[in-house]
Amino acid sequence: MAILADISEFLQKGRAKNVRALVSQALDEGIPAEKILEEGLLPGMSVIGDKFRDGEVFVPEVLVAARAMNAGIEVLKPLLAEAGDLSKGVAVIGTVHGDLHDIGKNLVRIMFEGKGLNVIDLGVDVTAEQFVDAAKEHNAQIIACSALLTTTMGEMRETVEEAKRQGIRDRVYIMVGGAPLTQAFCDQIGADAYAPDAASAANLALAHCTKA
Ligand code: B1M
Repeated sequence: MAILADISEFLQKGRAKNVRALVSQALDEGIPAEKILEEGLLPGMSVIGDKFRDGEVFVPEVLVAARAMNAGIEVLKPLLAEAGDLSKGVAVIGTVHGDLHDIGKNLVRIMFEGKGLNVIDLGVDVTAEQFVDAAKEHNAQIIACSALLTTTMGEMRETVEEAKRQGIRDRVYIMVGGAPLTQAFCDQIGADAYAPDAASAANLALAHCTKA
């Protein structure tokens, strides 16, 4: 679909206004929000990621592309998170200490809310202690940690260990995700669940909160 390719192109150029307008237009044309996300916004960001890796673009270009991505997500948000009742469970979410990437984490939050979970979003650069303190304060069933850097993945192990130290490990479901994460890493650090994308993370979170 040409409009989805255009969304990807404008995102890569960091043109937030165009992305916002085209995402609205795509919705008006009846294209589902999930399709716009998965076939327009995410591929655009993926191209930028590859160019960044290969030294073809630099941090400023990536930043403006990220802003354009967020502008598109803002338009889709009400459709991705339709559930009004947020009483199915409580989840504390954040990007781990040392890591400032928040686009994926924000998508996970939106999908969790779409499943009726009340999400306490701690933002980025969140320490193990902050995750565990917030889980205790809000009586959360879930701690959801996102990491995009291989150098910050280890912070997730800290969170598992901190939950043990503070005596809440048996009552909190620790979920991990982000581009460099794998199921094997999740198992290795003793977390409870890994999800490769925001939608499957939300399914796992809801299944955990609603199980007998
Ligand atoms: Co950064 N960056 N970045 N960056 N950046 C990556 C991650 C990188 C892979 C780029 C590359 O080299 N190809 C690379 C990491 C390499 C590595 O670790 N081995 C990298 C680097 C090196 C850096 C800096 C160090 C660059 C520098 O300063 N020299 C720096 C670090 C800053 C820091 O964090 N301390 C940096 C900075 C930035 C920007 C600020 C410019 C910007 C972030 C803006 C923002 O987030 N507000 C940025 C961006 C945008 C990227 C790329 C291009 C895109 C990331 C993204 O938003 N993807 C990225 C390249 C890439 O990933 N291809 C890159 C879209 C997003 C929807 O995907 O977050 O993976 P993602 O989320 C997915 C899934 O992973 C999953 O759900 C989402 C999809 O449904 N998911 C979860 C995420 N969290 C989950 C949690 C779950 C479950 C699923 O359960 C709890």
